Amino acid sequence: PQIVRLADYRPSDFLIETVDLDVNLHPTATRVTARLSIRPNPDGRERAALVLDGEDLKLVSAAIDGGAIEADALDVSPERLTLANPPRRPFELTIVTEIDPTANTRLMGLYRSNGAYTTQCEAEGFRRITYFLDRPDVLAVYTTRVEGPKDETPVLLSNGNLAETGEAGDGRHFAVWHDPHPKPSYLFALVAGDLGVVEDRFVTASGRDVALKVFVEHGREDRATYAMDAIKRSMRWDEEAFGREYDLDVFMVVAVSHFNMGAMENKGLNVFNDKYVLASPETATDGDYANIEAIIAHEYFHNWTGNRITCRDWFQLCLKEGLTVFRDQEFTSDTRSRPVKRIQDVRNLRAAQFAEDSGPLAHPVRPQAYAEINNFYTPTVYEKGAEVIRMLKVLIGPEAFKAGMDLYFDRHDGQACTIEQFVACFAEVSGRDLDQFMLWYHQAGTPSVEVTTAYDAATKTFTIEATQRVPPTPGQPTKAPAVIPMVVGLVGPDGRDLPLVVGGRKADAVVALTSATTRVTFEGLEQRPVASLFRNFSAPVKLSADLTDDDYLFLAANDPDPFNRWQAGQTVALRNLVARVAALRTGGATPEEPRIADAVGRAFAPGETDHAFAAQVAALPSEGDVAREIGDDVDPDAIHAARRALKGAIAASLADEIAAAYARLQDTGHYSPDAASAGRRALKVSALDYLAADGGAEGVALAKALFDGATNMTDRIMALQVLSLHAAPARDAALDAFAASYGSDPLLMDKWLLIQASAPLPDTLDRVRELTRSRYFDFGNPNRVRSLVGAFGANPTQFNRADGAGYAFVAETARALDARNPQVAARLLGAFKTWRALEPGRRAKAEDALRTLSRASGLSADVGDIVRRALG
Ligand code: B3K
Ligand code: ZN
Repeated sequence: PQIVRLADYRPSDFLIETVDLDVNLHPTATRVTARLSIRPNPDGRERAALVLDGEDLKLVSAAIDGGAIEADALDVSPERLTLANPPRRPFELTIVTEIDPTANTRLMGLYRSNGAYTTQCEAEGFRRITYFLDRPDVLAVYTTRVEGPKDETPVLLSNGNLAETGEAGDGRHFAVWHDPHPKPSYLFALVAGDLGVVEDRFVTASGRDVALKVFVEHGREDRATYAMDAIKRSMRWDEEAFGREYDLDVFMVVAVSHFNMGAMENKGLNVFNDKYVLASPETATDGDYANIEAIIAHEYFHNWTGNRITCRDWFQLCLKEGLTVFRDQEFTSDTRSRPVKRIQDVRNLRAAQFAEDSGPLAHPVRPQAYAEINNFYTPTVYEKGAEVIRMLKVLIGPEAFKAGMDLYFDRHDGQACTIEQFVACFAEVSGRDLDQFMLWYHQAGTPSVEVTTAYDAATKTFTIEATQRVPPTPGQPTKAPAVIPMVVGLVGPDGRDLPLVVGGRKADAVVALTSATTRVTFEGLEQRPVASLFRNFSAPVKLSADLTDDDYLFLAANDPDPFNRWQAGQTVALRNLVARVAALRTGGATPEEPRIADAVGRAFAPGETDHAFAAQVAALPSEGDVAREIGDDVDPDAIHAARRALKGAIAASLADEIAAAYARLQDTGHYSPDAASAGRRALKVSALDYLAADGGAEGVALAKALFDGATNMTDRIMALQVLSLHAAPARDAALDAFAASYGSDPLLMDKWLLIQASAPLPDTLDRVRELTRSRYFDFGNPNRVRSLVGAFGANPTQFNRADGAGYAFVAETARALDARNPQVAARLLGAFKTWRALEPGRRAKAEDALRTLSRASGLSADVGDIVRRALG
């Protein structure tokens, strides 16, 4: 495979200043005429050839300044167009290509989805439309003329502002769009089809009147109003929180049903997976509403972090993604509950990113090399990338952080930048040396921090000693200590924070761990305090501290920091679960810890009014959390059994309290997706989950009653999920009833597929195989594939069946899908990211499946890269 390295970066030898595109739509033979104004780059090499990227392209003609190019001056293949000796002055290159959008099953470049034309160009899809310098540091002003039949494509869209429309004869019409903001090719978009639209407007802080349009399939307009509302709230928030205004006359979102990922931030024309646009109380869950709000915000925020300031090369991907995730997390925190958002983000970070970071696919937030860039749109680049920015803010403080952001926007607007340029802005405004901080971008692996504490009654001092270690990862055997911001609190016996005093002076709560071992001694403490470490999860590390269960239970009840109040309860439960797994595997006595139930009981107490937070407290660590805590020789069945037993023990000891809470939390009035109402429903289903934990008739009957009587999709899906955990007849009846009601709505049937693929039951794999042949499944639609096969790959016990059949199924499915859609196929193989941590029997089976796949012929670059690294 060809490896691209950061160290090999050099500026483009040529620049493209303007792009005039004429796209003449046809289902199987679309003609693209590109007029490119090109000039040599003063920063490039002198006598360089002009090499344009292509993929699957058919050249019709090429001309320079309107004149034909001599045959021997031009070298063309589907993958490349080379001019060995182009003019050494500005010139115009006109290229005509022909492409087949219907045959495009990879969903990159121009393709059709339900009859509509759409594009996806990030990272390297523009080269599937025309030959181009398809790299993010070539910024051009685009004018796009789209022509198509009036009946099939009444709507013709591209980036920027609408400049002209008109008749093209023969039942065809056209629209010309002009985008005044220079942009890289990956932000180009075109959409054409027969679509419904919801319209609104927004007036920016400085008075620009912006037309807002959300395009959806006809008949779905009423499901687009929540997304529209989220757009307006995002626009206002970015003005208020970051001082960023929108910069075109129109902002458009299009929902399409075939999409390789969540959404795409094309300039002025965001294209979305319809799953993240469409919502109504009858069809969407609270989770769907929250995702729509967050993803609408994320793509909108890219307008500044990604589009106005873009990436110099794809190694800098976290420059736009980590930063934009950070921004959307802040938006949600301001809009909903900050502590609950933080807890959810950390749960996700641990589940996805810590898992990735601990296995063969680990890579730095800024990778140094790649074989296939599409495989680097990862939780490490996105979520750890956001954590790095959050740490920066903790380290330099909120004022310096804001000043640094302002400087970045100011200095780099219109440029394609690097991480170094970004971090330099913060070093400059804060006066801090951020060289060591850069290690967060260079070093892969989750640092572990071991903390020991000591109280000295004689001197009334409390010492915290923290030792950090960054584990080896592929290609990085040894690591240097990073700068880790550890936010600490000292909680006194009354549950309040004690003053932090070091060296006779009031000390900052942020302790920067800069060497292998860092020690800090706090003074003036009459009694031993309980240390609250890494408050609000101030760094993405694994903490192990010498605190006792008593300490953690105290923090779970008292810590003024809500994140650590939640974390403390999780830590005690996690310790107990690990001990239970060990006992199960060695036949030892079950370690009981009845005080876990006391902590969970607080979540269901009548006085508890923050239901969303309580639902987080009530939820035990996941099976994945336990697996990562154990680290190696992982037995997923033992983990499942241990967790089930703990849940059962809690349910038994709190039976009355939880039943009372369940009754109290019933929905009364009409559905609203707001955070408080959603929190109430989340706590309600958590109660139901405990009540049904033993799979007994009573609990199952409650779940069935909720399912039958549900007046919104959240309740219905949550009830179905609880039922699906148990092989009771009620489960199949409910699944059938659901299909009978919603069989014609693919997004709803995706939930139905996902629930079945996630069930921890021995017949799950057979069911999944059967479902791949059902009329609700379609290998050509990424949402279907992810809902069924992707969800199965995330099923802890059934993907990891001891007989290896789960591994073989996912590997074979990825292989079969590869020819059609390599990106989605490669994603499915993410299921193998922790295979090396398994117990020897399963590990051998997983390795077998990967080796068999690696021997298959004709694997795509996408799949080949993952398999090679997974086996690495
Ligand atoms: N930038 C896109 C992701 C593109 C993925 C290409 N394989 C969406 C986002 O992160 O906002
Ligand atoms: Zn993004």
